[in-house]
Amino acid sequence: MLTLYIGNKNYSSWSMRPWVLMRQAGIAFEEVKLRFDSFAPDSDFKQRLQAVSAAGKVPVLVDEGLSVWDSLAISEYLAEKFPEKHLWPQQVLARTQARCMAAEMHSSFTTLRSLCPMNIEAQLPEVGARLWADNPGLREDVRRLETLWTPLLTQAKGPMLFEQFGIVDAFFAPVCMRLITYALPTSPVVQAYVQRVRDLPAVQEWVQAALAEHDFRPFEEPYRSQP
Ligand SMILES: N[C@@H](CCC(=O)N[C@@H](CS)C(=O)NCC(=O)O)C(=O)O
Repeated sequence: MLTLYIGNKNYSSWSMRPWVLMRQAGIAFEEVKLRFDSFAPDSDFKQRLQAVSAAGKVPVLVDEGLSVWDSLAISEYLAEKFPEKHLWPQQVLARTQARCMAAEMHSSFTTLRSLCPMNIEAQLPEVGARLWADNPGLREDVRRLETLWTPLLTQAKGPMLFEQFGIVDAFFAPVCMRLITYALPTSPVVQAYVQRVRDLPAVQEWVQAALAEHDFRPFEEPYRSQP
């Protein structure tokens, strides 16, 4: 049985990716949730992770003693282990494009990620409007998302970026949550995609669990002093 170590569902954008990927693709797994804490070396979070990953970060996927400790590597491992699930597009050009997009999501969008941390239960449209007005880098990151997504969405023969759900949609799911929480302005085509991602059964399940956590972690909350 696969075991996925994750963090708080309200906050852990990296954890959300493989969890949504596996759940939406129908890959069975057990979940181990590690509550976010100080992340100090002697913290409960780090101590419990130590047994499976020296990197000390979530997500970690454990399969028969093998630890995979990065969300992109986890996705690649799953794509190899479950080829019948077609987690990447089947056609080579589309697959390469999807890989580029997932890699870009993994390594870039730093302004969007740092200014607008994932916080599923929060509704922060005023914060989003202020950040949007004050930060050209944020506007540039969202413009880049639009540039990546729009041609695919306007030509799409299915609801997701490469027609059917796959790794690339799972990778962008936390960004969709950020666009919703901070009400960042996007085109109608992009808004419709964000809503389709939000409506995926696996995303709905993750969001319901995030809303049920009621676990306010002040260090993850640059914009709120209470829930
Ligand atoms: N590149 C990693 C990043 C993972 C990551 O930064 N996870 C955060 C939680 S969302 C974490 O575990 N932070 C603990 C720490 O910084 O000590 C991945 O994609 O899995």
